[in-house]
Parts: sequence; C-alpha cells; structure tokens
Amino acid sequence: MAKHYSGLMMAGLILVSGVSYAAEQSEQIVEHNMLMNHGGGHLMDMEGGMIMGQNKDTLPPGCSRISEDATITVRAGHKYTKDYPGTMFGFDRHEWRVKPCTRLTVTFINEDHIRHQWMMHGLPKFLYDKGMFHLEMTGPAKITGTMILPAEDKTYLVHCDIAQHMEKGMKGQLIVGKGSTPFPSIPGLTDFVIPDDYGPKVEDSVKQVVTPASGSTTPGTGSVATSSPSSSNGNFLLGLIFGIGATPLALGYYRRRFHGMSGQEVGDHLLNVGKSSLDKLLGLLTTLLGGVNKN
Ligand SMILES: [Cu+2]
Repeated sequence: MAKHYSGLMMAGLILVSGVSYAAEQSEQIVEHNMLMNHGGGHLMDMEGGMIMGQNKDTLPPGCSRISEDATITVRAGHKYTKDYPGTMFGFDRHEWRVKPCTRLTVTFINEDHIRHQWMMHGLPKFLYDKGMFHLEMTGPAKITGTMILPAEDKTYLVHCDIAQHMEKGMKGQLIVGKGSTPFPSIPGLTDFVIPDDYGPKVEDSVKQVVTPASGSTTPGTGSVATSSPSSSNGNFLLGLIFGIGATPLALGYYRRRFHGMSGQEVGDHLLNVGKSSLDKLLGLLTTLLGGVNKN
C-alpha cells in the first residue's frame, strides 16, 4: 500500500515540476532596458541587445508635427511558423499600417533561444544611418525602440537579417499611408518569387505521357508479349528471335520504363513479365510434346 502511495506521489511531483518548468520557460523573457547610447540613434548593452535608428524627436522633412503616437508589439519565434508550411522562423504578424509622420514605438519580443531582429529598410539615410531602424537581441528577450516615419506613402521592408531567417519566414512589411509596391514572399500575404513545387518534375510527366506510346511500338517487348502460341508456334518463335534481337531497344525502353520506380515495383513488374513468359514457354513445350506423342 505504501509503495502504491509513493508511486502516486512521484507521478504528482513529476507533473507539478513539469508545469512549473513550462511556466518558467514562458516567464524567462529578459527585458533589455539599460542600453548605452552610442550616438546617432545607436544603443547597445553588454548582453547583445541593440537598437539602431532610434529617433524620438527629429521630424522628417514634410512632417510639420507628429501625426500620432503609435505602439506595436512584435513577437518572434519558431512557434509562429505553424500556419506557414516551409517556414522555420516567424513573426506573429507580417504587416503593420501607420499614418505618415507617426512616432512609432516598437516592442520586440524574441521568444526563441537564438538571435532575432526586427529590421526595417528604406528610410532616408540623412535621418536614419544605413536607412534602417533596427531592434535586435538573443532571446528570450524584449527590447523597445522608437522612430518617426517620413511623410511619404511608402511600404517598408521588415525582416530578420540573420542568415536564412528571412528566407525561412521572417519577412514582413510596414505600410505608411497608402503604401507603395508590396514585397514578395511574405508568409500568408504575398506570392513567392520562386514558388515551392512538390509535384512531379516536368520531364517525368512528359515521360509518363510518352512511355505507353513507345511501349506499344517497341518491338522488343510488344512482339514477345503479344505473339502468343495461340496464333502459331512459328510466329511465336519468330517473335522470340526478333525480341532477342531487339534486346538493346528493350533495355533502352526499360531504362525509361523503370525511371522513378522503387526496387519493389521493378521487382514485381519483372516477376510478372517472367511468369507470363514462362507460361508461354510451357504452353509451347506442351504443344510440341503433344505433337511428338501423336506422331
Ligand atoms: Cu531571426
């Protein structure tokens, strides 16, 4: 009985520690809010948190005032890829809309245990060094930066620039006013430049169309299979000889015929061909022996 209870207690302990571990995992996001200002809107801390292009008060040309103060929270993590097949890294959203001359504060939460960025391109370089506004850190972590958007209607590219992260899903766009040309390959939003294709290759489908026709016209196989003892023994022998002569043609045919088939499928096919040939040979021998016996 005591053993029974200790087993239950152990199971309970495992369950409780599992739940508290999961809670700990979700609460481990470290906020980077003690950054050193390196000037020019570039801030960093010793843990690798980084803001580039911070601008809280310089109005871009064409903006007589801040049109509005907006805040967005962007979450990054592998778990945000589940709705987008083929992606590996993700943002929780891929498009944001703001008015021209908006002062935008972005809180970027990286929920993965790797480095991610929220990097926005296409800003005027006289105001934003490298034409970028950029938040970056190794997660799980949180960082907040502020910038002021120019007066023009424009769509800005947003991505994570770490190798392959954009190609594998971390791509979005920020639309100011009416925006401009949208960017391709944004998960769930725009078409891919090069669409993934998991269907049969073009050359394979052409072969599938061509193969039955070449099969019926290739003498190497057609004659052996269709000239049966039922027509006459002579015809069958002629067919057999012709068939052997046409073996190189037949080999070429079979190379095409078996292309893309598994070993099992090729084996089954050869077994069937062999079996029907053996049947025909036995039939021929029976007929010949029957003839001899009669004489
Ligand atoms: Cu990334």
